[in-house]
Amino acid sequence: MRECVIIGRPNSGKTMFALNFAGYLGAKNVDITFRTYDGLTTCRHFSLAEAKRELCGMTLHKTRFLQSIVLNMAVGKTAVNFKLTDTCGVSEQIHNDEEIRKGMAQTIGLLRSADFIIHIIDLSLVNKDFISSKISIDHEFYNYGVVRNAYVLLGNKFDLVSAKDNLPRLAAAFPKAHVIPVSALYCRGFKEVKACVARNI
Ligand SMILES: Nc1nc2c(ncn2[C@@H]2O[C@H](COP(=O)(O)OP(=O)(O)OP(=O)(O)O)[C@@H](O)[C@H]2O)c(=O)[nH]1
Ligand SMILES: [Mg+2]
Repeated sequence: MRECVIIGRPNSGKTMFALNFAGYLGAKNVDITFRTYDGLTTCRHFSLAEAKRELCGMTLHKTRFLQSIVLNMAVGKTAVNFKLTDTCGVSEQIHNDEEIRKGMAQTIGLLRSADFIIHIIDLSLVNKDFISSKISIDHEFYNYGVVRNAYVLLGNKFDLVSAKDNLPRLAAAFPKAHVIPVSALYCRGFKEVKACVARNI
């Protein structure tokens, strides 16, 4: 089964995207497999509402290890199963919490084996400083993603007024990426993301 991995900074909306995209594809409930850095695997059944309540939030590093959901999507006349994996957010700093450091390493480790990379950026934070820094973690993800040629960049939180004007900046900063504006919270832009995922599973 092919695996799509969702990466990005903490709080960019990765978990919200994973859960609402599962809902968009028709899931009412989700079985989430949690995999820690040490190889411990557990599985829990959630309604989508429960999962969002428990797993999304404003706290940085709410997600600390891999969380996978198996989803099903029609591709042409065939129904294809694929794994959608949410990850621990990655930032430039060496975090003082060992669990988070390991979570970030786990995210980076998965990138190599993932079949498709969904990189999420919070569009409301794409300001002039962001554009002028060419060595952020987002640039690292972008450079790796375009070389792999199985990569899409989602400009998230497009519903926020502060995000709207930043879309041209994001596209200019990452010119080789396929950029899709989305609102993970309100399921906007998902039709285009679905088409993109369908081509890569
Ligand atoms: N307005 C708005 N808020 C969003 C959107 N997507 C996520 N959020 C909010 O952003 C916050 C972080 O969302 P999460 O999905 O938990 O972010 P994350 O990237 O998984 O964060 P970590 O697990 O900490 O790395 C939550 O309060 C969400 O409600 C969006 O499209 N629009
Ligand atoms: Mg998360």
